[in-house]
Amino acid sequence: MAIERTLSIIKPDATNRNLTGKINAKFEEAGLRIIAQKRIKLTMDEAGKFYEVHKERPFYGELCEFMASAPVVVQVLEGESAIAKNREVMGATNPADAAPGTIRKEFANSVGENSVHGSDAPETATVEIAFFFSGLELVG
Ligand code: RTP
Ligand code: MG
Repeated sequence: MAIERTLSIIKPDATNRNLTGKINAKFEEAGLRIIAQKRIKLTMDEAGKFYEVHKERPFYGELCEFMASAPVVVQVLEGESAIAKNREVMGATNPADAAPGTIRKEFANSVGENSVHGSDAPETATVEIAFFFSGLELVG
């Protein structure tokens, strides 16, 4: 087991409903430390770049519009197996399939407006953290 870092985003549906604190509490209760955090409003261009891997998927346009529709909170979470642990706390992509107690089960509106993003592997975590943060901003 190793200490990892992962990129998390609290999405517009959650910032709109003032859920940042409740979601952060879930991370902290699971032993994840928030070692960097900022609230930003993505442009369509930035959202498009961040989600470039999904470019060919039918929901890409809708996803980018949603991510640029209101502020998001981008953050770096650190902890033991942080990437997998974060995805466990987030729950399944579709809230209808998410386990009880997970963020998406408790807060998500739908498969699209599902409250949080989390990196899915060490390689994507490195790229996604660098997309939003400089090394100086990560205070472990
Ligand atoms: P994320 O990347 O946001 O952490 O979510 P994920 O790994 O659980 O899901 P992924 O397959 O990577 O999809 C990225 C995001 O696209 C939206 N989505 N919409 N309408 C749809 O069928 C659909 N499918 C995915 C969701 O916001 C999902 O989190
Ligand atoms: Mg994903």
